[in-house]
Amino acid sequence: MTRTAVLVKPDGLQRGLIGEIVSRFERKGLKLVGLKMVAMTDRQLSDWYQEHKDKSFFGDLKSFMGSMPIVAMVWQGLDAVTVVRKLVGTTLGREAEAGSIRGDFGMSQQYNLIHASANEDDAKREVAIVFGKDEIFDYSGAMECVIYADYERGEK
Ligand code: FUP
Repeated sequence: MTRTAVLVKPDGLQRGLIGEIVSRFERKGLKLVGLKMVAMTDRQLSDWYQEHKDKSFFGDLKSFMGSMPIVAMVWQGLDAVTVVRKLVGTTLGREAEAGSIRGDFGMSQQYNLIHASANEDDAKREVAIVFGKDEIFDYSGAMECVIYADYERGEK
């Protein structure tokens, strides 16, 4: 099983979308293995958004993300990175697919409610920026036997 990092951004927190977002991932069959509210520091945000460090919006994005607490989560499942990106939708809210989180709730590019890791390497790096090892939980999911066939469990 693969793990992926999700942040509900300041706009998602202010708009009262935490429960809606968590619910969508739960209903899909993903397993929540880490969850916390955190005020991200400038250092953490620079590491998080390192691929954008030369972009014009880098400073703005960091100050928005650091303006209030965010909710960080780690979700686990088969192909979790891809599955979560699909549920989140494309970056620009007003063009994102209807049915996705950004497509259903967002209009903006920067205020796009949620971050989801782009690939497995990013997921590992991002989880480590916000979570300690003792904050990620390995527990048996009571419903896994009806979410996956036997042969699928143990796959990535
Ligand atoms: P995504 O992977 O969909 O979250 O989007 P990107 O990695 O392309 O962008 C990272 C964040 O930068 C997004 F949340 C939106 C923000 N951004 C801006 O604020 N302005 C821009 O012009 C482009 C992206």
